[in-house]
Amino acid sequence: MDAYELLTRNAEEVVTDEEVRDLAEDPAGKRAYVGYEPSGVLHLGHLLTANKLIDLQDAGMEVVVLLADVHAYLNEKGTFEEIRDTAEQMKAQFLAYGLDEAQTEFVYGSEFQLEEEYTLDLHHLERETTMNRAQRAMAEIQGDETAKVSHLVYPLMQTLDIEYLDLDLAVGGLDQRKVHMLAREKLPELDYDVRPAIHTPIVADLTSGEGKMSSSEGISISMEDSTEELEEKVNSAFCPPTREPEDDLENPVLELFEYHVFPRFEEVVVERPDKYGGDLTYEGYEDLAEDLDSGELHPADAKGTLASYLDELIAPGREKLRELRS
Ligand code: NAL
Repeated sequence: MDAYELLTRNAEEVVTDEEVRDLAEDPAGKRAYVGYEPSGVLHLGHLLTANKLIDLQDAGMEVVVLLADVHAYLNEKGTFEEIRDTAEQMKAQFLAYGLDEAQTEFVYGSEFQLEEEYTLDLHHLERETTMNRAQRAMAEIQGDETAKVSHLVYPLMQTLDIEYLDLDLAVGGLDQRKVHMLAREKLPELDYDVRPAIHTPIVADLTSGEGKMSSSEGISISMEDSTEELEEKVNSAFCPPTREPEDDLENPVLELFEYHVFPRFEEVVVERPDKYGGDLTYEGYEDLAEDLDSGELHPADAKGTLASYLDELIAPGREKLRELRS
């Protein structure tokens, strides 16, 4: 796979394609980031962007993982102490998941966001940004809560971080796109460079195939799940025998194969007794999706297989969590 393909595969949006093409010409040593508000247990949402980071590392890029402790504080995720503890656990799980330690830099936001120069730059950005503009950038991250001043500062800090971490590429879920658009608009106003962004899709809710899967609503899968819990969740997932369910729904089982399993495994084997046609082996997502669509692959077999591959993916992180908590 060439560098451009590694950078952009499974991305929902690339801003702009031309800038990412330029980056792909010579990716070695270039720096990409993802930022995460620390939350104790990694779930599939985190792992989706982590898969993209692994792609970027395979293309030779360096990856900065921002453990956004100050952002989590702004977003009322706990006391600062609690957030720092949680961030430590999160880092250990990312390494267990397969981020390459030699090519990954973990940075706490508080390491640089409380410095004088940063603070003054932040105030500069506050002067350059209307409340309306900042609020719009934050809408998808903040959810339905009443906007506080902290919610306006949040996207401005995220904007500045892109400059302060000396990054060549911003990566995030599609829910980060408005912040990245704000950053593209505002960084030049402070005489800083514009950076391209790559956004990963938001996977549909497992049980309904609607909207987005998150830890707060519906069922999500995390590194905390036992093999049995994982099987149960996947078994209860919405999986019509088609790749394109009606009414704007998605097939979340197929999405998990596409975004979580195939990027990390060379091939996927569906084990079936001979009387049901024997094993099926897939080297890519398309073939599996086609077989589900045609009826060759039964949803129940797809689910069983998905559960066992996801289990393999989360097992090292689950083990790490157990170690940290014992
Ligand atoms: C991501 C988050 C917070 C701060 C960042 C700073 C720079 C780059 C990425 C960042 C977390 C993200 C979330 N906004 O919703 O989890």
